[in-house]
Amino acid sequence: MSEAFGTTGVTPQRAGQYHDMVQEAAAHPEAFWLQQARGLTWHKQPTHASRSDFSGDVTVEWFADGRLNASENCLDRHLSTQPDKPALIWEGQEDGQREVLTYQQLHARVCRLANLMRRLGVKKGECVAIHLPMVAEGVIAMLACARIGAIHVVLFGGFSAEGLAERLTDSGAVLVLTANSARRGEKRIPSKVTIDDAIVRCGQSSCVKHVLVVPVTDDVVSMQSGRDLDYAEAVSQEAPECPAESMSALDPLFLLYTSGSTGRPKGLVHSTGGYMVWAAFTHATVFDHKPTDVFWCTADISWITGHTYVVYGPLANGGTIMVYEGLPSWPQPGRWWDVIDRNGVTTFYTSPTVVRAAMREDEAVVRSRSLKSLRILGTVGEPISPEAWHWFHDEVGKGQCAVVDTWWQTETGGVMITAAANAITPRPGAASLPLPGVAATLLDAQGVEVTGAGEGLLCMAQSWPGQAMTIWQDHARYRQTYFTTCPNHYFTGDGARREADGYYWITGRVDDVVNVSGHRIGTAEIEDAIATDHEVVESAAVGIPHDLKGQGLVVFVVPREAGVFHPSAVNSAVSKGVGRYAVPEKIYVVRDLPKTRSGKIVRRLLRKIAAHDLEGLGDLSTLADPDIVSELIAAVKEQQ
Ligand code: 6R9
Repeated sequence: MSEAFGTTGVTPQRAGQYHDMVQEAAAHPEAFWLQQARGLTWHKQPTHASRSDFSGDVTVEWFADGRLNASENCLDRHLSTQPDKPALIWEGQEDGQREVLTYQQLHARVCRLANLMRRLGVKKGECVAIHLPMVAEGVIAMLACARIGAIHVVLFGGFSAEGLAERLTDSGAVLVLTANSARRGEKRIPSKVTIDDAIVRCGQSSCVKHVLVVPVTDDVVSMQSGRDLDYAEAVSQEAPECPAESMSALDPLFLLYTSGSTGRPKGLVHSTGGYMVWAAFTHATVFDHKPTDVFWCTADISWITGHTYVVYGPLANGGTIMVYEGLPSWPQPGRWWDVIDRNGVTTFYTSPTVVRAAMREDEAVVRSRSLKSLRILGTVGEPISPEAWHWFHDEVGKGQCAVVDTWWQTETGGVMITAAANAITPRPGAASLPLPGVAATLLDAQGVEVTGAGEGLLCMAQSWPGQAMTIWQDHARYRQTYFTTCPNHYFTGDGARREADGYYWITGRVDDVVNVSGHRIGTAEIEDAIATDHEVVESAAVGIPHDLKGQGLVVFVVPREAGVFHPSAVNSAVSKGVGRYAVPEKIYVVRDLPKTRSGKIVRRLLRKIAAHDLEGLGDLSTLADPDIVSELIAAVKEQQ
């Protein structure tokens, strides 16, 4: 037991094993990762682990000569030992909606869909888009793609038709799975209508041949004959067995789009072999997985967290996953606590935003629930404050659970820095220590390594199995984005501080990415959308601290004609171009933006001014027009 936090559950035995793994992975990485890979089922075992190289053109290659299938690893190999174990427990947001699928049943459902996709002509190596709410079919669709070697591209339900069209075109998806509509509390989300609109927007560049419509609600939607099929009807015709495609470890398992500081969203490409090893290894290690666990990762499947810890990690390890469709506090506060109690959830992995929202509710809400099945609590996506950490530990964990803050990214495939449950003593607010095999390091602005305690750019000196291999059809951009800021290192985009004993504290993005409730939003995407509003000459989006969301999005806009400006037009441009989730908190109308003489917007200043943090604005003499600063301060004050 850790002295500092009572029952965090660190045992000398697990701490010792973990320590040994860290040593082994550092001293003999090839042997260590080949050993971890043996935990999976391969058609052909790999004979070497990494052939990765961060110099030159950048190569990320793991287990290159191995062959396997991800869906077999998540399903078939558990059929002989535990066919009747619940693989997936699903609950809908309406009372009484619940379904339990055993490994046998999940396998059959995946095979039926895999057969259907093959019959519809989907080929190995082609992309399939999945645009579904949190229903079992989302998980089934991912595994069915993996089964036939199709590359899945899961798309967030909150994207606008425009945002979806961009991703459909870039991936060249040949099939889309969507819902007739989705439930979100009282609201209905018109999923099918939005997909129809997106395909129209793709125009000539659309590769979509079929749309499979999952009947999630009773809404009737229009179906385009020849293109659209009712999912339930179509899969019922298919056989419940489907041979799995043998994939190279380097074949892409999925693409996942994420926002960066510039340009269009990037489709990060994850491998089959390395990713699966990383998903299984990190799930078992970080969450101290036990066969009796009921693992609930609350992330949407369109997020990397949903890929790795709703689907691939826990299923590869033969666990039971919980999938819940609804919101934390709908139809009443404490809904998620009821899901935990009803289903005996042991491991609850969520976001700091959810914890902060729960903290604001009447404490009777959480205290009136048992929550005694819980063993491990985790958070991801943004920093968790020590205050929220303690509340999570004391109120949800009743002082009895390990709490793991996990730092990682879409690009990393799985957890990288954490205080692994029951092995490492956590420090509330700190991401803590790199996992075995994670060569985390800090570099200063000149690219020089920071030694001992200090602060700098968070980088990785070596590849790890879960690392994304490239950006879909744009390897040059991959290299440019991640490997040029700090040569020969993978640069995460985050800054961090390290204590003398190696614990890491994440200080946040150092690029122009804003993290609103764990959603990564590129400011360039927002500004591009606003540029479609003809009343606006120029805009700049920045993040400011926000009590509930972690960060809030604020935009400064320069109208074409003074006095002629409609904030609603900016909001609808963002809603249309990106999605409603990205609509700014606040719009400030200003005469100009602060720029350097070379015309670069000085976002650092805008961030401080928007956050009313007027101390230490720094040297303003480098600005093209230093007077703009006092004008901006006045504008923010006035338009509060
Ligand atoms: C898994 C995921 C990645 C960015 C990352 C960082 C922030 C994630 C964090 C955290 C502090 C944590 N982030 N986890 N910051 N503490 N525990 O979130 O992937 O959506 O790609 O976001 O999120 O800034 O760079 P993704």
